[in-house]
Amino acid sequence: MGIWNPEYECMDREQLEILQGERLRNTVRRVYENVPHYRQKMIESGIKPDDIKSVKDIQNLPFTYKQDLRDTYPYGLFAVPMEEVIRIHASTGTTGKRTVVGYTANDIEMWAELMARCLSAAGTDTTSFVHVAYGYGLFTGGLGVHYGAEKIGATVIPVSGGNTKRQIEIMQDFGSTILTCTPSYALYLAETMMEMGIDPKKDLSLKAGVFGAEPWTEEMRKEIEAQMGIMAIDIYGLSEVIGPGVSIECEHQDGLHIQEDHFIAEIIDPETEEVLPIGAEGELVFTCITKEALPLIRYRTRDICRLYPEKCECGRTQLRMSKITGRSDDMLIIRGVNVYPSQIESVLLELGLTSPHYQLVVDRVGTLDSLEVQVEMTPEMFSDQVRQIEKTEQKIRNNIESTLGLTCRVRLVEPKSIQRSEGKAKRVIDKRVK
Ligand code: DLL
Repeated sequence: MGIWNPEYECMDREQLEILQGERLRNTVRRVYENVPHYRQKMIESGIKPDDIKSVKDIQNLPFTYKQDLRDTYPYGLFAVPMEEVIRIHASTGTTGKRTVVGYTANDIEMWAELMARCLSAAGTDTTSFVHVAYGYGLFTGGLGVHYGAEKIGATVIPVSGGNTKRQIEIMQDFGSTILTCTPSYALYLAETMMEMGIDPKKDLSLKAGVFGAEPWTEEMRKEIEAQMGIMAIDIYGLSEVIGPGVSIECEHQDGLHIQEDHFIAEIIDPETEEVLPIGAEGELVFTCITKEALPLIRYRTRDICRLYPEKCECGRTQLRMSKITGRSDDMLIIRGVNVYPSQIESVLLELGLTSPHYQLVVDRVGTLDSLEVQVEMTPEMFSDQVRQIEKTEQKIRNNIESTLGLTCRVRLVEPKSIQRSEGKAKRVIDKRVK
């Protein structure tokens, strides 16, 4: 697959570190001068911009938390006057106020460049029809993909999210070749295609999917690839850092290449905030070194993964990050056992006895936590004997118990009874949270 910008994506690592150091120094100086919140935090930590000489000095800088964005809501961390801000996005956030992010004209241009790199890695070129089923609006998914695809010169089909049957008709009529949406929505699209009697492998022109905005497992990838007959590529990003395009898989599907000429990645222990060595699993922290409007310093993403430095066969030299296992604030602690929904997803899909649609219901009965794994049976099972259903439930329960060391209840529910997502899937209902 094409490398959009080999000069940066395949840059010699020594040179890259020099570039990162320069960009970091400039950014730190700019936030110190223009953002009172950062100046204050740096003074409190006893750091002056001149103390930052190379990329290694990043560890002396204070972290930025989501709370800092909330405390300065809406524009308090912007490093340029509002006259220079040409676009606003926001992330909805389930608790507290939404997070507002801003872009200058240069930021929008840089983001389009990053998205052009990402879409190229998934095989997009001028002959592609890029179907955008990420939501347009305050969410960064739709417009992020849109500008990147236009920069490549592909034909953009800006459908936005929802209205699933119409999406499929458009794919068929307009000849969509690259599908972009959340992985859970891709599964829902595949299911609806079957119901409409459309075989994506024969009746559609899809070649690849660029899926992200929520955690998804290798097993889920296999499921989507098998159902749609496409290559499913993982794309990662978050609004605070830029939106989609922070990192992307290549055709080898072995880790996501981080756009390190724009973002410096670190992995920390989420409890102690200690920086962990390359290869260790922990929380991702990003520093934006080229953004003008909102250059966040050491932003704690809450996303859990690990980094690996080996050069990829594709030729890109950038650090890779593993697929995200989950968010540290999504981690469920059930009777003392730490569980990410993705671990249960892996067990369910690997067994392959049911449909891939599931939900976890956590509750507290008396003082004891309980976990119920609800997973949809296949239509064939639905008409099957009760005994068969019980056996399947038992098998899933045993596998979860032996893999995660966690006892739970497994309930096979009717086909289509779990709500389908058109954007980010809601995997957990935690009734303990009041
Ligand atoms: O979800 C940006 C995006 C849009 C990424 C489209 C990819 C595609 P937010 O709404 O701010 O931005 O949510 C960011 O979503 O911190 C992760 O927890 C999660 N996330 C995003 N991409 C992935 C991924 C967009 N590929 C939050 N795998 C992040 C796992 C992801 N989690």
